[in-house]
Amino acid sequence: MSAVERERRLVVVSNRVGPLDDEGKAGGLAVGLADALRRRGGLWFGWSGDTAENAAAAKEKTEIVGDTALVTIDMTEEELNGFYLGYANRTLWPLLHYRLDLAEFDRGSEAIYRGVNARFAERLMPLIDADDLVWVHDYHFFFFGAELRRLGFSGRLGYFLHIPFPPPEIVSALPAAHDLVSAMLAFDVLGFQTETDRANFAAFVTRELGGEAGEDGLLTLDDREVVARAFPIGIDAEGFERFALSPEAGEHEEMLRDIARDRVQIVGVDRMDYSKGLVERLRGFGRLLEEHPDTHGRVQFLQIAPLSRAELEAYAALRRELEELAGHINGRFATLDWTPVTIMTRPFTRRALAGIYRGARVCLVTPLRDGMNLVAKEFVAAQDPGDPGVLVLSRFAGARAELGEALIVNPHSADDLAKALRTAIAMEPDERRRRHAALRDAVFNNTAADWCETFLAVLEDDLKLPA
Ligand code: ADQ
Repeated sequence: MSAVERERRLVVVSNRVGPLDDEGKAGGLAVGLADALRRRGGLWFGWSGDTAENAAAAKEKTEIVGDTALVTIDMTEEELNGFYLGYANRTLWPLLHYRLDLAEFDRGSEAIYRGVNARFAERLMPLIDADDLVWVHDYHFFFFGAELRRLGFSGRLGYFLHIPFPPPEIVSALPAAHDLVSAMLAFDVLGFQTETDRANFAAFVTRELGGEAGEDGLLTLDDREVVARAFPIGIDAEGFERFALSPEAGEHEEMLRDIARDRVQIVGVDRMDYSKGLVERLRGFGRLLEEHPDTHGRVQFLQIAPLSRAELEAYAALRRELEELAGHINGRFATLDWTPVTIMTRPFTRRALAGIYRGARVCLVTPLRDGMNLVAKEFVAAQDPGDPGVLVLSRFAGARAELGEALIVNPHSADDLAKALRTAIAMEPDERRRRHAALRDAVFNNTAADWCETFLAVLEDDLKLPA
């Protein structure tokens, strides 16, 4: 009997679902997945973003777009607090970003987190069958694969972690670390952003759990075999470049150049999150002004930082600190016709954002830790290759592995940041073009669609469905 290649249905599980068009604010993740779902048809399953008073009142919604069903379910208030605002964002997010100092360990929220993984898996189970390719995303759903297996799912199960996976010494601080990593082995393929993340995960499996590492990312523990590899995520580079050339982008580019006049415009674009190194970045900019009076009146810094998880104290505290520091820098250095720092918390459309990137001479992407960082890639895609801006990139962003031609900095060092800014401001057009050409190749050669297809090819393995 000949095996005929028939594409399996793709089932995506992620905390937030959609959008399926390319206008969404979610960036590369949604774009890459939406692309694959539009092509293959499938199911996208996750949280509705709404809460219900109790489990009985929680609703399930289905929206059909083309060949794709978007299925979402509500969470209870208790689940929102224990799962999303609790274990996911007070424990796992800081821990996996190497911030043990901020991680809270609470058994109550851990139980709710596991409960949500179990309940969501139970709701998905009747909607899928063994021929489907199920692809689960991110730190909200570490136990999801194990739950589906418990319910009897025997098909192919993949997982992609969008954020870093730190070394075993850090992960071990999590009381549930062994359970959590063992549960991840229920998947067939585990994807990480970088080789470092993959190696850290493999180190946990071998050193802490007693598993074995083989060829091509194979990890074995008892009777389980899992393939763990790095699949660096990309952006829809051509689509983003088109955005940068749209009339809306053009208006924003013009506006930015108008307010900059003959000054060097520096931008940063990040969710307001402590992992993004915003305070350290501002200190670096402050250091530049302090030590180089010739830059006064000649540079200005626009930080776009939409509010994120504002209910959590660590995020509220960050906002206060950032605004205080910006006020301090402006108070000290501003003149009647020059305000060195502006912070904006409002969201922008993707076209507007593309225009802002294109209008900037320097982009600061200086997270203390970041799984990948799509802003770095978007900035590169949005530049005019004839007169491109300069990317200053943290050595601790996953994107650093592919974007080595950026100016690489240690985001903790104000001196290093100030020095990189000096270099960026003074960089000659030839060097800007040379660096940008290399960065552009990297961004256009590994797009969101490539990421998605590479992962799915490994997940699909050579298992074709019989005719
Ligand atoms: P994030 O931590 O959200 O993503 P990032 O990769 O930079 O970080 O993506 C942010 C996205 O939001 C970008 O597409 C950006 O354009 C968009 N955005 C930011 N500010 C905006 C604004 N004001 N208006 C509109 N859009 C805005 C997580 C991980 C990353 C990883 C991604 C994808 O933390 O490390 O790169 O997932 O895997």
